[in-house]
Amino acid sequence: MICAYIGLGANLDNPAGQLARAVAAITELPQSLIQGVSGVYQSPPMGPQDQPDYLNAVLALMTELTPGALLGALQGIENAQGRQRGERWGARTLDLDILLYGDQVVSEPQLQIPHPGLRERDFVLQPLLELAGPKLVLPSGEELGTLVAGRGGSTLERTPLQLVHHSKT
Ligand code: ROI
Repeated sequence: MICAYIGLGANLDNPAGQLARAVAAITELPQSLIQGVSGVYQSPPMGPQDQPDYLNAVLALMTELTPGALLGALQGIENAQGRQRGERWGARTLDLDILLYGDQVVSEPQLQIPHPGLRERDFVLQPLLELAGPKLVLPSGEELGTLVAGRGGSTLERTPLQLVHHSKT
């Protein structure tokens, strides 16, 4: 079993509902158990500004799926929730990113772990910090708390929303 951290983002078609459905779908993944889900954060879009604000969250998943199998499963969920691949960095109903997969490093054309945007995206770092705590060690050997402390204050707003996850029966 490996602990993977997955980033969730949405800014179209009822983003809060998209995130809730995604958590429900991830609950159904084989050989996997959700360990925890962060709060939901709202932030202005990074990239083109002519799109709505995003809601973001991070979840921790204990899984026996390989990184490639997990990626395929997450893309299946994105597609099931109407993800249209259009403009780079355009609006989306649902984005699911593998942020970390244990302490493994993956560098393939279709899959890079840690996620290449991890270090500069407050909308990822903030919920990850909430969920995993400052002592989480990245594959680089750095602690998450050190990385976050090295950045300026963040403008991220934590919403009152809470994504519930139910244990599998
Ligand atoms: N901006 C924010 N705030 N949150 C995201 O999840 C997000 N995802 C993206 C791009 C378009 C880069 N911008 C984002 O993929």
